[in-house]
Amino acid sequence: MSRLVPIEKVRNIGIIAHIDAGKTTVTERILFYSGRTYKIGEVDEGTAVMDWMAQERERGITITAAATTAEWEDHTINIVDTPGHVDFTVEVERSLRVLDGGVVVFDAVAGVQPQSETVWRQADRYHIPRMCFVNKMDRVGADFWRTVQMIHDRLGARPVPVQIPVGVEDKYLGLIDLVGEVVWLFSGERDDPPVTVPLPRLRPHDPDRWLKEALTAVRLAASLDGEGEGFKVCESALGEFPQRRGELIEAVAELDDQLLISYVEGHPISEGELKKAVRRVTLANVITPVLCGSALRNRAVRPMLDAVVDYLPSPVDVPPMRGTHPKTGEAVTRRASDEEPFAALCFKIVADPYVGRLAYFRVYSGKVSQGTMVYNSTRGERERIGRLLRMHAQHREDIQEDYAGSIVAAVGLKNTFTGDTLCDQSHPIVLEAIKFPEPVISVAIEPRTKDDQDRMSETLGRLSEEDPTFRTRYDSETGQTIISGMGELHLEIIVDRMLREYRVEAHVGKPEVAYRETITRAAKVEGRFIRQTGGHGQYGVVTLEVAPREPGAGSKFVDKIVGAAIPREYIGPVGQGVKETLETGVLAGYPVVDVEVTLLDGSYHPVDSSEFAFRMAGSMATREALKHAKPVLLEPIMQIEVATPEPFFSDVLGDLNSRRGHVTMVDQRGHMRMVRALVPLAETFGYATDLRSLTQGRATYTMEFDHYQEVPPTVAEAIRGKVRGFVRR
Ligand SMILES: Nc1nc2c(ncn2[C@@H]2O[C@H](COP(=O)(O)OP(=O)(O)OP(=O)(O)O)[C@@H](O)[C@H]2O)c(=O)[nH]1
Ligand SMILES: [Mg+2]
Repeated sequence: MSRLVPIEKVRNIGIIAHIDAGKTTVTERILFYSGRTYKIGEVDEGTAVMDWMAQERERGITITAAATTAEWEDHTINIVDTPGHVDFTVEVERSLRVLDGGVVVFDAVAGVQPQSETVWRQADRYHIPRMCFVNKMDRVGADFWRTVQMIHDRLGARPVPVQIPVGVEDKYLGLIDLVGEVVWLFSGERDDPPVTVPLPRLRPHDPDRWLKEALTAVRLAASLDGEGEGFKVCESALGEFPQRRGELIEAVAELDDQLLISYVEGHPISEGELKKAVRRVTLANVITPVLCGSALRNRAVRPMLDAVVDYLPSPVDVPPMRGTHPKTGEAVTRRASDEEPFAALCFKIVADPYVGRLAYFRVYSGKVSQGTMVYNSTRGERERIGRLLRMHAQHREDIQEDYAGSIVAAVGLKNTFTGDTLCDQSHPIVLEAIKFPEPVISVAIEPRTKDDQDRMSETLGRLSEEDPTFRTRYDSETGQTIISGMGELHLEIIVDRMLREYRVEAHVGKPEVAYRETITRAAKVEGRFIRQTGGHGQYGVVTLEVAPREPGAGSKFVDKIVGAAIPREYIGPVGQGVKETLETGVLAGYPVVDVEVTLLDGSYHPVDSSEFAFRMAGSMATREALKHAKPVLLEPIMQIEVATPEPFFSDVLGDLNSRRGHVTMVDQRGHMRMVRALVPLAETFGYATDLRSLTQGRATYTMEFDHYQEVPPTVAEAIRGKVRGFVRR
């Protein structure tokens, strides 16, 4: 067997944006217009194919990224629809890690919203070429050019419109393609094909005549009444067209030498030539083409698919995948070709109720067939691929084989986890894993009955295997199970899934902040674990130094023992003791982060020393050193953006201040006042309800994790008191 679609005709794209921008609505249209579905799914009616989970349909939001495939103009487009809510940011992160291009969706009224900024930076980190789709052009207050300006100002990008809208709000009719010089008009009925009108050649020396001819062509093709509203809207868009096309050519020529030559020589620039140039600068990530439309009104999704094919990369347009040899550590690369040895990255594990454990992976090179053995180079184990499946949201299609550049799921991999590399054992490679943020919020949960007790830990284990930002642990001091995640909604969904998918009922405590501890200066101590009892004694002595590291740098154990002060076999156990101690800090028992622990010296006893003794010595020394190193508590600080009508503005501001908030921006957008503030997570619980009552439900807000910061001393004292009281109980 060989591949049906050549690799140059494959596109792997992610749809990313702020919550509610219309990603799922766009994706549902793509599925319909490419012939994958025969009915359009609607988020508002709970019928979206991509939002298949019960929790997604009830709430009208996407929670888990869903993959599907569409055929368009002899190309295969693999699409991943991602969630916008920050609590599910893990889905965006892992999707971007394995995709080649992105479509960033904006709400034409709200413009660039905070989460769009976040996903934009995520895409920057992975160097993903992308285009912008300014959606919701039909909404009151929509403004294409304001959104373009915001993309420039807020995202520091170079947005270049390749389409301009025809009309706006209830008179939004379609667009003019600046590259192809074609007008697209849509009736808005889902089955009506658009009217496309090729424009006459521009006549720079006789613009009036050009406009007249263009208008006649549009009027005839779309059967417009020459006096009617529709005609006037087209007239105004066409009036703008020559200048906007000129601006597009200038912007691209400035960055593309090939186009620059034609431009300075004054040749008329052909569609083919301009399209190629736009593609080159988009792939090089120096500009971002901007499109417009209204997904809900079925307008402009088809030309967007054309643009995906024309401007976004195929797997061969992105640099070869880099990795390392698992044994030698040498750099190894894999080109996107079926002829290269097999290499793939697992980016998602899902417990599917019908087929069992599903591992999603992106094939970077080579081929993979069902029923064959592959090598998990991250874990050094061989695994058998049972079935190989192409996924369409939750529907599966069995396939025999798959090739470089594709995204597939396999059944049968037992010991492969998110971030693992799968490859050909005779050509091993380890690809860079995916980095996930740490949870910031936790709650205690208690099973309702004995029966629930037994199934709860297994269920939690499964859920945390699916979601690397969800953690679970047992607190032996309080006898409670603590689950942690990215936000209140995240944990609420987990508990709901536990009940519905696994029938485990649990009582859930109040959300708690996942504090951390760190130190602010260095300290050196000696830890002695010496016991002399009857027969065999215990002996381990170490000298350690602890020192603060940069915020976010993580913790590290360094061995600086010279000579044989401690035999080598005891160094590992010391490290072990250090690591265990860092898990519960000395202030209030929270994990200790960003410290370097250096083992400097020690002594041993030829008979009494043991691994255990050195582990204990390492642990005692670390605990003592932390106490002397001015430990502090750290708390997560959230960025909140509120959009409120003017009359409530001062109340909103006052309320943010009372929450230990630090206002970083105030702004006006349309009729709304915008406020941005940094607020400690601990002060944000219940904010949704408070904001609603403060503003009669007319303000909206978004919140996301920003950074960890030292807790002010008075607050820290209260937290420590609470924790101590809790433990004593
Ligand atoms: N007026 C208008 N509304 C739209 C348009 N596109 C989407 N919507 C509405 O916007 C809301 C959100 O749409 P979704 O497609 O769920 O947005 P999303 O980006 O997938 O949201 P999350 O997945 O939760 O981040 C729904 O009520 C849609 O009907 C549009 O073009 N015009
Ligand atoms: Mg969605």
